[in-house]
Amino acid sequence: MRIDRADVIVTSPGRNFVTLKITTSDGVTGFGDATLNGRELAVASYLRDHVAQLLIGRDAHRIEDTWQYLYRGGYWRRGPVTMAAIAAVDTALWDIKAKAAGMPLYQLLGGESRERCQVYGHASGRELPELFDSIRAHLDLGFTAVRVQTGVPGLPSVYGVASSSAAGDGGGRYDYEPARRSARPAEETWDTRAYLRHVPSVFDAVRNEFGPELALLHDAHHRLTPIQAARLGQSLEPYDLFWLEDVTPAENQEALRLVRSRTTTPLAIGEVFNTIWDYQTLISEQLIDYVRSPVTHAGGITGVRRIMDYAAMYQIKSGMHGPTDVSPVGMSAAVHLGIALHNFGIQEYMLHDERTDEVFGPTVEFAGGGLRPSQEPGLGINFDEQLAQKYPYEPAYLPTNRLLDGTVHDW
Ligand code: GCO
Ligand code: MG
Repeated sequence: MRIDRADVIVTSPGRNFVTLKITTSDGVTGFGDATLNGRELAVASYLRDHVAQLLIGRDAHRIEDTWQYLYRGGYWRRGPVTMAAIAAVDTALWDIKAKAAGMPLYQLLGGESRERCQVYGHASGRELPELFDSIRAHLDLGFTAVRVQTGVPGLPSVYGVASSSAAGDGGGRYDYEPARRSARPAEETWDTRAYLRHVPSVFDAVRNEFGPELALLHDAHHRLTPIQAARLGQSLEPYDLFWLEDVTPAENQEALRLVRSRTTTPLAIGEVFNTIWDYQTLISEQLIDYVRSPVTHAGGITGVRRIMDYAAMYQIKSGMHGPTDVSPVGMSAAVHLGIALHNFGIQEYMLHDERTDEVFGPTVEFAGGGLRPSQEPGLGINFDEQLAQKYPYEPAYLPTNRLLDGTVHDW
């Protein structure tokens, strides 16, 4: 079965997505997600201008060989653009292989290890009443785990908190969509001391209101120094978090040694990582509890499965990134892999905009606080290309962040 075509589709049904469609000589099609939030066109060009023509004529079944050919063969290996492009090719080839086998993809990955993949949703509010409403809305939908993000007194807008008009940001829900459609990034302000003072009081209030059972998560989004992160982890210990995410900037793996030695709050990291090498110290020294890499950004099913097998040696579990910028194709791939992995932990899940669901078709089933993969052969994508064409790309940027004195800070 040879690869006949590789088409890159950029569409914006509510937000921008980059999708790779591979078609074989037998007429089998496979889909892969190549969306890199705020840098979408770079990956589209990488695929269109540098990869598509290399795929034509290759044996569609040789997934590992194609992965190595693109990774090693490109010479300029690693990095988010390269690894998102490789991820899309890899995912599309797994989709094709499973369709050719007449099986849902998870069957080729070893079959189900569990009934469903537990997910967490995004609860947020500028102040406690709004946050509580958002948590209740998630509980009503059946979520058993929520990420909790709130405003910080004195700061006009903070990462992870839906604006008052949630309708504009997340289709009327409490979901937070950080990439805004504009020609330049929005700017936010940040004050670490105010944040560190405020956050424990929020978790205290949430535990008092919702009891001990609900799984609570929090994302510090790379903004702290190791000593600040250690302090935050300690101050949140009484509230029994499921995890504390991205406490320090991703570049320095050694920073986690100090954090780890000072707190028993579980740590998750890696949504901006893209290869197993980014985890080498973190995993072998057991400095984290959850791996955040999604199929979409870390070299596809092949790349993430490799990371998770390594992590399994150290009792580290998956916690794949799943915001709205992971397309329904990427989410479907995550759930096929997650249901098969022995060391699955939890899956992040933000509901997509209705327009997005219309273009990609329903790809996963949400019930009982978890997701199940489609039972159709392959990934179960029913992509409506004509409808996709009605939503052209629109420039959108993630915000940038500045300290109160104007210094650029991690967002
Ligand atoms: C998360 C992430 C996202 C990212 C976003 C950037 O934990 O879901 O931190 O909110 O900021 O995916 O594109
Ligand atoms: Mg995050």
